[in-house]
Amino acid sequence: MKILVTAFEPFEKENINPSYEALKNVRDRIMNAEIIKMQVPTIFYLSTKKVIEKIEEISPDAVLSIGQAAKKYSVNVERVAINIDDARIPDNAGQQPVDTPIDPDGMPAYFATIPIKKIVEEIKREKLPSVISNTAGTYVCNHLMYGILNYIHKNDLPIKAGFIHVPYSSEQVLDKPDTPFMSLEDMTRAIEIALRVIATNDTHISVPR
Ligand code: PCA
Repeated sequence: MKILVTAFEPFEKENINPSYEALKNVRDRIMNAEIIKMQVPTIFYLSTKKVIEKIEEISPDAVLSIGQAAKKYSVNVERVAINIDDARIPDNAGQQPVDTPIDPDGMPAYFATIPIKKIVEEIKREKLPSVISNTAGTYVCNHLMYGILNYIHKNDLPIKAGFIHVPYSSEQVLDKPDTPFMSLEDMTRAIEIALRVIATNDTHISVPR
């Protein structure tokens, strides 16, 4: 099988985006899955367009997108993407949509189709903090997650998709006292665990919660 994994370019005055730095070190093969990595611009619409082009080119079985979430302590596995853009800051092209539907003809929301609880459970089993998140925000990350799930839904494609937010990396918080962070090595490990769960299509959770 093939899994496309996307991560974002830096935004909001950061020099790096930990999602992409962590993704660079993810192995190219996990279990039976070939991992195809791609960096996407932190730009509304263009991000989705680039990922859809890639999906059409390589026909993956699953798409996992990764992004940075400032102020988070854990690996946040997103449950849902909502049909709204409401940007606190401009994107990397200067666009700042406010209260704007992503797709006026799309569903109000889509749930992730990867096994989110199993992923959280497995990441925690390997001693890294992880939680389910019930909002991916209203910025470019939610926009991309929505755009991918909307494309898959509208075209009735057998592709699983989901999104993971990672905290700042240690190097990003050197001048931000008392700000949560995680090492890039731990993020890489968490992404590999998530990919292992997706590759094995393992949905069994030991304790319902
Ligand atoms: N995080 C932003 C967009 C790009 C990224 O890495 C977000 O959470 O929307």
